[in-house]
Amino acid sequence: MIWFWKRKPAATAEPAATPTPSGSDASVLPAVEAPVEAAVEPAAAPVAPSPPVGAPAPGVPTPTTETPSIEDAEALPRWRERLRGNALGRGLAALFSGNPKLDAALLDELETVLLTADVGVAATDALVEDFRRRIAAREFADAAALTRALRREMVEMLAPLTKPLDFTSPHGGPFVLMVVGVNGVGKTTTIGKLAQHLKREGAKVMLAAGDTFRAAAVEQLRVWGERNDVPVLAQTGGADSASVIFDAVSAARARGVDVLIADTAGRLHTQAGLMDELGKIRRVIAKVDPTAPHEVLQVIDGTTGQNAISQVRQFREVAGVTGLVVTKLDGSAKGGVLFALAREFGLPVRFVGIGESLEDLRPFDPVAFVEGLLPERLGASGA
Ligand SMILES: Nc1nc2c(ncn2[C@@H]2O[C@H](COP(=O)(O)OP(=O)(O)O)[C@@H](O)[C@H]2O)c(=O)[nH]1
Ligand SMILES: [Mg+2]
Repeated sequence: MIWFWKRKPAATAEPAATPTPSGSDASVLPAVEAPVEAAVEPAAAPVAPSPPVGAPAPGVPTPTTETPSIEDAEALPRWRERLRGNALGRGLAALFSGNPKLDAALLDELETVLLTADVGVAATDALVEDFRRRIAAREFADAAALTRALRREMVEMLAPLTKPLDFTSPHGGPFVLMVVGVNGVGKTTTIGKLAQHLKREGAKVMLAAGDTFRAAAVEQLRVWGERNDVPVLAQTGGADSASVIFDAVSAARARGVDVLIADTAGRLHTQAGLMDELGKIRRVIAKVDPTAPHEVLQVIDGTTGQNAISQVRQFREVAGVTGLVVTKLDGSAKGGVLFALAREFGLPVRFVGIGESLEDLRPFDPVAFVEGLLPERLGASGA
């Protein structure tokens, strides 16, 4: 199954939202001059939302039946194994595995588990109040029935976040992906893994070392580049991030690159000057290609808790975030932050990090995620 990237066939290439000068362009994606009627995207929204092969069509909710379909069933044991230490999963397992009595105390405990695991007050209230009504209406025969309903509700809450990233640029030039977020959340690692996946699937990838604050950050990206034989555009000697990324977008166009991924320095959402720099980076990218950046991906550390909400709020405003990556859901992550993010923003979660290996950066699959947290048969976690 193709998870990350697929070269778009010529017949379905999208028209230029804003025609760009041909000049030194050596675009590898054909048919840039498709007729305007064929447009599937308004010019103001250049990120093509069409999902990769095998993904559900946009707007079609993820199935929420008792036997939901999982994007990649073979990966399920890995999700389970990786999410085993997750606080939300452990809390739910402890609560339900003994087939407890279905009463108000059980709901109180469920509420505590959800709040403790960072699901957030709003999402927790919505879930618990709904169950309170349904228990009063005698909808559930026992706790197992409630567990099944909880699984369905959780998938339903997360389903709107499932919009896989389509790396096709709207006019055949490089798809420009800008990665933002606070320090240490996993931006550079995610870029490295993403580059490796894309390269394996035949995309021509380039990386821009836009984190010019620390020499070590440039070096870290270079190592990923060398490991995967992917060119890394960097400048030495205190270069300005916007100028590095501007040069990289120009070079990517000239070299017929499919996907350019720009790293940026980690910054706190409270650092106004640094946050403004993200706006500047966006503006200079648009000078090379008015439709770019095609995606601004904010990386969130899954162990952050409710602070993730204020991070996304600020970055979205300044940098125009269009998608999220939630890393570090393995280990001791609480795991609930995805529900809080879903409730608050509804921004697509393009990928999640469930470990440090390449296979552990995965397109987000709510069914597999919920199955990892609350296996259909508790105790049969397969790990
Ligand atoms: N356990 C785990 N660690 C991760 C994951 N993603 C990134 N990391 C680790 O987080 C640390 C910081 O990553 P880095 O990419 O340098 O963060 P940046 O400052 O945002 O660029 C590194 O040690 C990564 O290996 C993940 O999904 N799971
Ligand atoms: Mg970094």
